[in-house]
Amino acid sequence: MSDTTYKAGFVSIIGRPNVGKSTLLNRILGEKIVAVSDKPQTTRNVIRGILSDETSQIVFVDTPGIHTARTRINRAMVDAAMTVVTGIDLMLLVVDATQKIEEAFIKDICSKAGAPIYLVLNKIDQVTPKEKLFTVIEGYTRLYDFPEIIPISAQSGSNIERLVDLVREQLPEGEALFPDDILTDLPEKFIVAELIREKVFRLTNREVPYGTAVVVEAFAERENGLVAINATIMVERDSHKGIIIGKRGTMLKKIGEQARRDIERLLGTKVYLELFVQVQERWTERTAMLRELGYE
Ligand SMILES: Nc1nc2c(ncn2[C@@H]2O[C@H](COP(=O)(O)OP(=O)(O)OP(=O)(O)O)[C@@H](O)[C@H]2O)c(=O)[nH]1
Ligand SMILES: [Mg+2]
Repeated sequence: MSDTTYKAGFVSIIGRPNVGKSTLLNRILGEKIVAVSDKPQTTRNVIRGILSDETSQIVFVDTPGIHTARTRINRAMVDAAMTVVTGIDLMLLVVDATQKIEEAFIKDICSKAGAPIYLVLNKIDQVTPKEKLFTVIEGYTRLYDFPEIIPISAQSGSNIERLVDLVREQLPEGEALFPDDILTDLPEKFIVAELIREKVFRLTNREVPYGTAVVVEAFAERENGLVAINATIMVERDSHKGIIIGKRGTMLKKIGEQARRDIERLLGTKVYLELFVQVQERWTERTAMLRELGYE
């Protein structure tokens, strides 16, 4: 319709680790482009996901969970998340509706925000009995005058359309900032690495996932439409290399198979995926490595 004005803007998704920020981004886009796992600190980079339609373009910015960071890489992650508190049109502060309200944290974030803040109460599928939700909403209302409080389930998709509608209303008039046919401004190589890293996060435990990074070394489209990908999983220790490879290569095979399925879905083509494992001691504390991987 010619009488509707086009809207465009940036919306950051901020919150504690593990509250479901990345699940929300994937749900909004209808595609998996960012890693999701049951472990905190899954997301390491600021990642833009773009939702375009005839009336608007919304650039959602997923961020690493904000926590008290002790290691070098974690400090870089939290710094990255905090940069997206300003320079945006709207902030979605995501909290886990089943967890207790962190007053000091909420107040601190709200005091730093340079844009309106909508509170997103996630995981409402886990709130029982349902009436408890009213108490939760009331608790947050007392802390800050949020223009909107939106209960959702990023996992089931409940109330996501409503959330996107409310976001759209808040955006300024403006022209699209990105082509309308891309889901993210990041290169395919990055998303592929992210999908592989997600499998490592899901399939390994304790300190192993936190010491891994994935680098896509080669990405080639063959004539028959098949995409051939070589990627290296970096680990911090020899013993971790053993865990990632597994008995007779079973773990690496599992990581590869699950990642390949996701990558094929994303690219819409057959994929040939070859994975390597390499030890890079203490890479999570080394400036050069952190830079190279885009974490600093
Ligand atoms: N039950 C339920 N689980 C959810 C929901 N949304 C996310 N989860 C789960 O919560 C966990 C964390 O989800 P993520 O999306 O990785 O959380 P995040 O906030 O991006 O975490 P970081 O990247 O570590 O900051 C995963 O196990 C998700 O499956 C939801 O609406 N309901
Ligand atoms: Mg995340």
